[in-house]
Amino acid sequence: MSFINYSTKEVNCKIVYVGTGLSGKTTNVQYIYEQTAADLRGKFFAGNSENERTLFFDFLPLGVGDVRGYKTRFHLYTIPGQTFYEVSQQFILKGVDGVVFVVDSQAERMESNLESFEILSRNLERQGYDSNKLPLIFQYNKRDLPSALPVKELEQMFNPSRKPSFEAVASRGDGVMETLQAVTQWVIRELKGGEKP
Ligand SMILES: Nc1nc2c(ncn2[C@@H]2O[C@H](COP(=O)(O)OP(=O)(O)OP(=O)(O)O)[C@@H](O)[C@H]2O)c(=O)[nH]1
Ligand SMILES: [Mg+2]
Repeated sequence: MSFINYSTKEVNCKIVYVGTGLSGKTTNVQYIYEQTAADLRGKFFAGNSENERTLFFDFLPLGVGDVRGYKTRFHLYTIPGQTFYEVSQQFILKGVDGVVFVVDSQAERMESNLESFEILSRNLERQGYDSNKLPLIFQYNKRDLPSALPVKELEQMFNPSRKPSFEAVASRGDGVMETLQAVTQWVIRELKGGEKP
């Protein structure tokens, strides 16, 4: 549901990072911001509270070059994991082109991860998305922590249909650009009328 501006020859795509509170969504977007040349990125808006939790959303517009003569720009958003802001999830998901679901790999966070994934699935369905068609990528974050579950287990829990997934330590930047590249490439394939990988 990318927004195409024919007069300026621009395509605007929306990528949303979703996941339970403190799973590392803002850390991903912050790292991408730091890694991106100043002329390709817009202003990073972090909707943080005093304790760094995202209260509204984070937003980073990112220029990635041309697709068939159209300037393509990805707008990255994160949705705050705190469930009492569920309404803003609906709002931010409107018109989404690609989703990165960030899983906190720690065993003690599984219930929250699963709850967050259920809410996401419900909201996508409510907005008329076919979750088999929408570019959706999994990121298993916090691989550095001792209670991280094996990726195989996480795959069974979240990703039985074997969509692309990546391991990450977002606080070190590991896996962050790989995840972004996978989701943006999938979105571009969809724009060109292609198939999912
Ligand atoms: N050890 C470790 N810490 C991480 C990793 N990724 C992020 N963190 C830390 O986890 C905390 C929460 O990260 P955020 O990126 O703010 O989490 P968020 O998903 O945006 O959280 P909300 O905005 O509250 O939903 C921060 O202290 C990060 O530095 C990781 O891979 N390993
Ligand atoms: Mg955040």
